[in-house]
Amino acid sequence: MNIDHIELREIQMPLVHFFETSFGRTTTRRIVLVRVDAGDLTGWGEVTAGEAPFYSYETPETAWHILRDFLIPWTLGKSCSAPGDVAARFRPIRGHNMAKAALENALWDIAAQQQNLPLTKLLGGTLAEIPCGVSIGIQNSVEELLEKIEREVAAGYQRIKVKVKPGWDVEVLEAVRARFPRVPLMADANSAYSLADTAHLKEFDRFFLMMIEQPLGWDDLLDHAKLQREISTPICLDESIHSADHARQALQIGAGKIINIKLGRVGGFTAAREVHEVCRARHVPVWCGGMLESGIGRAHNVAMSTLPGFTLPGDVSASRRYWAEDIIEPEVTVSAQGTIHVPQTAGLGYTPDLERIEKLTVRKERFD
Ligand code: OSB
Ligand code: MG
Repeated sequence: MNIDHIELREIQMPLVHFFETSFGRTTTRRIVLVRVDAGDLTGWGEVTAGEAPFYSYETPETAWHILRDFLIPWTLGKSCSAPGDVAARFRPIRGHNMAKAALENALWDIAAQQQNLPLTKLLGGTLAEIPCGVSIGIQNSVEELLEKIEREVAAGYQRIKVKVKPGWDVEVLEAVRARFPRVPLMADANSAYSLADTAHLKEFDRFFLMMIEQPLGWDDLLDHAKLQREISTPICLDESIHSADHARQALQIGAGKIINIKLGRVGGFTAAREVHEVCRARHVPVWCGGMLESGIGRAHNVAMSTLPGFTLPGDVSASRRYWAEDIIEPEVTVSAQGTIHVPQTAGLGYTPDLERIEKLTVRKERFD
């Protein structure tokens, strides 16, 4: 693969509805896109960092810096026979996985086009249709939350995830269960609790949740292992898992029973496939998480979700839940059965809308 040039762009996109987690509310996304041109092929990647360093320490600004000053110079003019080569080359850089993932994933897009394969096939995906869930943020009232759940269940989504935090948890789950006794339900705390809340978290057990996601520290494994011994709800790890080694260590000490794989958090498709392998070897289910991605990151998530270990519905849902107009053609749609049909054309399977991307761009920089 001969890379001719790379372009960074920041686009700004207002969400259709604010998204609130235990760490705050997002109304407009700032998204850094990476465009790679190699001969007559173009690949796209997306930085999934949040606007502020609350989910992780990365932001659009730190990613821009790491891409411009390190990852792009380490890629341009260097030989690269497969995307995994750059993953290996990036390893000496500590962390900054979302910056790494954006560039590496763009190269996967190009590699798939070069081999005339859909990205799903190049990755080793086996599903042609993926099961979808939704993540519903903290709302202004319980009634609004119940209305939202009603709408998503009616749309066919296969599981509902609600965000929780101290003060928006047991009573809310109680109300959800009263109205939807059988809906597959889970809660995501985004690190809002500590071990001192163990007795409180035990109360979640009576709601028969599929799992509770990341109840404790964003960088913790040990306390999660301790908590898992006290509660019957399975713990799913999100923020704490940045590599296959973390996944292996977490499972070894019993820090959780399920892992949420996010491409950005682990550093791209190469690492995500490694995490998937670690889990599959141990019969631990995984699912694909989301970071309020535009269509480009969403398309990558769709392809990732086709690997055989992704046995639980993920947070990969329809474009229109987030955007009035997405930046890909066609946008991601979900069937009445709550599935996404995985495109089988070469590469990403969705075409970036260059005109729309240009209109949303607030800065760009090109590297030759
Ligand atoms: O913890 O999974 C999370 C969004 C932003 C940051 C963290 C998380 C989320 C979500 C939304 O839950 C997933 C999505 O719908 O894209
Ligand atoms: Mg999460």
